[in-house]
Amino acid sequence: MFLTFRWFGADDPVPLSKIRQIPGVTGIVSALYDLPIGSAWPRDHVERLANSIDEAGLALSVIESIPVHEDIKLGRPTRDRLIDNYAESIRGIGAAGVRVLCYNFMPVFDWMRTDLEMRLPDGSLTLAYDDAALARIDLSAGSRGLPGWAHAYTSDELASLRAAYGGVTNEQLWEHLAYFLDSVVPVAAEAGVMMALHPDDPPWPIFGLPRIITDCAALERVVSLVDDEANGLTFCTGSLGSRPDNDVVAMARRFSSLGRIHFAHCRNVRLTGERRFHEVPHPSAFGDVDMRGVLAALRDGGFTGPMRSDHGRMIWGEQGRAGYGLHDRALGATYLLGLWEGLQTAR
Ligand code: DNO
Repeated sequence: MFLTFRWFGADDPVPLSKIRQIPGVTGIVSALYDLPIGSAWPRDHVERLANSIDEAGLALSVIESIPVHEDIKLGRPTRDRLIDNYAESIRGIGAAGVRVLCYNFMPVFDWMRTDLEMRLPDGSLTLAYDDAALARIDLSAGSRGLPGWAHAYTSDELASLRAAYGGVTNEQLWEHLAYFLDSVVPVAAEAGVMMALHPDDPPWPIFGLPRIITDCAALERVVSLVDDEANGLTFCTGSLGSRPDNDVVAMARRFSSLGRIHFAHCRNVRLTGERRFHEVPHPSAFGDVDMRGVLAALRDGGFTGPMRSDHGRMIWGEQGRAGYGLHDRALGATYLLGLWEGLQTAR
């Protein structure tokens, strides 16, 4: 395992110089943020990004993400050209020395919360999700102002996308994922890039849109779609752990023993009801994720890949990008490093 940290590029309020000072963090997780979804990533842009990170004494270890265009997820005829572009981007990141690509296959929305500033008893601010609150969100004005990650869609764009998904069953979404992976996994394998599919966050349908990467059976199905090491997973403890029926330790054990976990996102959540949770400090004692169990499973499976502390609370008055401030993520990183060290010496 080696520790990495997500960095959103030159506009990120957390500079590389500060990340460099977090004990044990050697790798950066980043992306090109200024390209339209679906375009092929120009190689020189990726190289420039990698060089700027090198100059800061760190390495670009993971690309998170190259977004998958909705036409690919919808199985539209335009997908072949878009998949060619995706393959070209994979070759480009491989040529720049990046070995892991984290991506997701969630229709329309990426991660979603209903409150980005829930106050915990200690005064810190955290991200929270409540299905009942989601049901009250009005999407008729488009995606602006949504409390989560969302590409900026106008109301018309959003309405037509949601209508298009109205005709897509879970099984069809699986077929579209298989079609995509059949094309890109061989390219990734040749480029020396491990594809690492991020589970859906939260792992259930939202706004009536299908979500399929939700549980252990789904992860089994993903890895069997293309039987190649390059067809792997991002193991996100927080996403998977927000369903009480997911045994994240057993899942970490299963998929690391198969050699299919290429990236670990470590985050803790407290489940407070049916489809209702909030994020908590990383150590096991604060939430429902057995972080030590997960790291032990990864270690036993011989995991040597990148790990990052995922989402932090806002503490000590920090202001910044929700979930992605410096302080609490740095505390999380230090905790993960300590856990790992303990597991190593406990042998
Ligand atoms: C949330 C992140 C996700 C992740 C994408 C990967 O904070 O873990 O947004 O980057 O789903 O494609």
